[in-house]
Amino acid sequence: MHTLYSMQESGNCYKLRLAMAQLGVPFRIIDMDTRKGDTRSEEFLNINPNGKVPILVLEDGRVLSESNATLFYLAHGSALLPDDTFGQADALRWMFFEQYSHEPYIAVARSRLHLLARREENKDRIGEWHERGHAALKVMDRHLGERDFFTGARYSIADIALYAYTHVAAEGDFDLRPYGHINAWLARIAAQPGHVDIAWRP
Ligand SMILES: N[C@@H](CCC(=O)N[C@@H](CS)C(=O)NCC(=O)O)C(=O)O
Repeated sequence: MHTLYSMQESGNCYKLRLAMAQLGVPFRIIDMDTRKGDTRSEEFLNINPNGKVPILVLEDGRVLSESNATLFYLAHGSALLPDDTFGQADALRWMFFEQYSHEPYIAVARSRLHLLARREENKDRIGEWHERGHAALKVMDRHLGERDFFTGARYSIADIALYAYTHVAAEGDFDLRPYGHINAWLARIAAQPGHVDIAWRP
């Protein structure tokens, strides 16, 4: 069985719990709390020198880090990954978009304002998080105006990657009400067979 080093509130970790739930992949969880320094222990740095979760230790002992690379691995050969090379590259481009243009603002605002409750010490950064986060949301809303899912007609790992932090963006003070296409897409994702919420664990 695979082992997931995971922090329950983390959207990056949720991506893998959601994908494995939907794929029917059995796994066990080792809970980590970055606030308590769990990701900085020597024991954990031996597993991931980058000191971040999620980490998936495969049944055979190989280790995967980076949530979106791990999603790609898990989805291989399943309906969550487009069949053709173009479709797979299209999924990857949205997953790179998530890591470069979305997560650094939307996830970081949620982490600092909600999970860590450090509003005062971050007050000079909130404007930039919101400006750049809304720019990412506008790109998403425009794209979803013409298709049901990020890579077209079929739900894929690109949707999982972008759902993880978009659906909790309000916790970073993002108002999603202006984004009609995103709201319809969030509802479609939550209605997918086998969907589990961020609190779910095996
Ligand atoms: N690009 C990484 C980001 C992982 C990441 O930032 N993980 C956070 C939790 S969401 C973490 O472990 N932070 C602990 C730390 O930086 O010490 C991924 O997608 O897996």
